[in-house]
Amino acid sequence: MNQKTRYQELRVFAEEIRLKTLQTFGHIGFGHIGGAMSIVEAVALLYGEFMQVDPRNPNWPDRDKLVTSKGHAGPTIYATLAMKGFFPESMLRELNQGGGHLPSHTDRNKTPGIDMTTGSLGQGLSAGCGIALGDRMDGRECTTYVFLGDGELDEGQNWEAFLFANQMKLNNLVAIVDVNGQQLDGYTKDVMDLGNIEKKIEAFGWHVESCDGHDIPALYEALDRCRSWQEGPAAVVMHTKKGHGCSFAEGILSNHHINFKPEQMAEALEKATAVLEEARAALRK
Ligand SMILES: Cc1ncc(C[n+]2csc(CCOP(=O)(O)OP(=O)(O)O)c2C)c(N)n1
Repeated sequence: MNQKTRYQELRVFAEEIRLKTLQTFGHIGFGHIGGAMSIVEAVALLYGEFMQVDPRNPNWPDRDKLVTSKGHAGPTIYATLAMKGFFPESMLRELNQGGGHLPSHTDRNKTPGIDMTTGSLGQGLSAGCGIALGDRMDGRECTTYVFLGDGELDEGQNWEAFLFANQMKLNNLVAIVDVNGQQLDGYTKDVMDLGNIEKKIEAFGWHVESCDGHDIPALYEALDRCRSWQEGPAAVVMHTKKGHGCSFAEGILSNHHINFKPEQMAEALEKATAVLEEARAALRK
C-alpha cells in the first residue's frame, strides 16, 4: 500500500472517531466538545498507526502508553478505545453516569485502556515522565505519549516536567501540545500569552515539531519524527481549531463545555457523517 492510501485510511478512521465521539456526547446532551474535537486526528494516528497496544490485554506492560493530561478530552479516547475493541461500544452510554466506567475525565482505575488518571490540569507531563523513566529502568522499549492543552501550559508544573525530561534524556517520551488557541473562558493569548510555544519548549532542551493538527500527512510526519528521536524528549506542537468538525461548536469562543439541543446535535451528526462519507469515497477512488 502506498503512503497516500494509508493517509486516506487514517483520515477515514479520524472521521469515524469524530462521529462516534459526537454520538457519545449526544446521549447526555452536554460535554467538553471543543477540546475533544481538536485532538481527533492525533488520536486517530496514535491508535491507528503508532501505538502498540493490545485490547485483549490493556495492562500489557510493554504497550505504548497515553496520558491525556487535558483529561476533559476523555470522550475522544473512549470512543476510540471502544472502536479498537477495549470494551463494547454499548459502554459508551456510561459517559458521565455515576457508578459507570466512563467519567468525564480519564481515570485509569475505571476504564480499560486508560493509562493515567487526569483532570487536574498540569500534572500529566510529570506522570508521563515517571512512566517513561520506569519503562526505561525496566528495559521496556515502548513510548509514552502525553496530550497537553495550550491553556494547561499556564500551570508551572509542566515546565518542571519539561526540565526533568530533558535532564533524564527521556527519548521514549513524546508530548503532543494541542494549540487550539482557546481555554475554558477565553483565548489563550488573552488569559496568559505563551508567545512562541515551539521556541519555549525547544529552550527546555526538547526536539520540537510544529504542524497543523488536522492535516493527517503533516501530523503523521511530525509524530513519526518525534517518536524516532533518539537524543531526548520530543514534542509535536499541533495547531488546531477548538471544536473542529462539530457544526455548533467550531469557531465560537464559548465552546469549552457546551449544553446543546437534540436538533443541534442531529445537524452536527449529519454534517460529520457527510465528511466521513467523503473520506470513504476518496479512499475508494
Ligand atoms: C488545575 C486545574 N485548574 C482548572 C481546571 C478547570 N479547567 C478545565 S479545562 C480548563 C481549560 C484548559 O484549557 P486547554 O488546556 O487549552 O484545554 P482545551 O482548550 O484544549 O480544551 C480549565 C481551566 C482544571 N481542570 N484543573
